[in-house]
Amino acid sequence: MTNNFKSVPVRSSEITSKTDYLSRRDFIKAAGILTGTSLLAACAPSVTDPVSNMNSGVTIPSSDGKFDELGNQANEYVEITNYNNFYEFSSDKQAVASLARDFKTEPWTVEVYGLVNKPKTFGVEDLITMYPQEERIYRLRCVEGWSMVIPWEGFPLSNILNEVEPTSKAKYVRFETIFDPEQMPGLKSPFYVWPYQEGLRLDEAMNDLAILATGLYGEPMPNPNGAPIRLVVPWKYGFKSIKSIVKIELVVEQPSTLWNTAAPNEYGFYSNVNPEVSHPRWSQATERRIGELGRRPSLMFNGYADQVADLYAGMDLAEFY
Ligand SMILES: Nc1nc2c(c(=O)[nH]1)N[C@H]1C(S)=C(S)[C@@H](COP(=O)(O)O)O[C@H]1N2
Ligand SMILES: [Mo]
Repeated sequence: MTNNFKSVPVRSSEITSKTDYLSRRDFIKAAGILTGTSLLAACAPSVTDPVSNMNSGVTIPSSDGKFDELGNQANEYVEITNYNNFYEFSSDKQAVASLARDFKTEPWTVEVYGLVNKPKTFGVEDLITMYPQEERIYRLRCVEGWSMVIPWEGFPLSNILNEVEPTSKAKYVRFETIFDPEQMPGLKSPFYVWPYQEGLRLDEAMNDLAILATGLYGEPMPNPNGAPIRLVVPWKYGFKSIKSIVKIELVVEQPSTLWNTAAPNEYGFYSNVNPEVSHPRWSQATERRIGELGRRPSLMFNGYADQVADLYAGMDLAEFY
């Protein structure tokens, strides 16, 4: 055990198996030192300084062998957890990780209600044991024009929806993030209507690609990525994948969303990745994969057209952007 524990920085290229990693984590947790206060606290985390991300010198998971179905290697754990849009903490992507370090995510419940036969409030720990957690290695394409490949763990959103039995009146699903100004300094921003809200059409929500993610790289969901549970809809721009969810409501009308309310002409309700429809202020034809130098072409539905194009049959994808 002791030689698994490193109190000095190790390089991200060092590899540990998931089992080794988890047992090391358990050990550190048991020792009560994985509480957010880093032994390397003097170093503020940043993308250029991968080592500083490692609480207590824990070896970080390796991207070795982690590829999406198109053959793209997963981004490094340090990239995924230090470059985040999470406006409740900050609009500065590189400030989120440190501001969210002590975010309290236990206990945590998700209330599922509205137009359903069996409304229910779930404890996150119950959701993790109720449904098998699957690994899904997905591309995440931000509307701003950057992207990553992320090995999520979670379960299909449809599992939880089927459990509560939407009535025939339910047409949309509305999601809400926790609103906790004491913990989330970004909520002071007057530019947005809080809490962060998002929505999907019910048939989109039932698609197998839509997951509630509870972890990544075999670790519980890191705070900057939306601990303890967040939505991931990989064929849509990243802002649809709402973080730190506390409410899921089945409704009749298309729900209003934070970004659509802030700038309706820039952020549509559907927001399917579409290289042919420009954002009013920039082209969406290409993207910058974090960790790469040039730009690469963006893909229709972010490369998931086979699984989701049918959902939009007969719709004008330029109009319903
Ligand atoms: N509650 C909440 N969810 C959110 C956001 C946010 O600011 N608040 N940002 C969105 C945006 S713009 C993106 S690109 C993704 C980023 O997810 P990641 O940090 O895990 O890569 O989260 C989305 N979910
Ligand atoms: Mo985004």
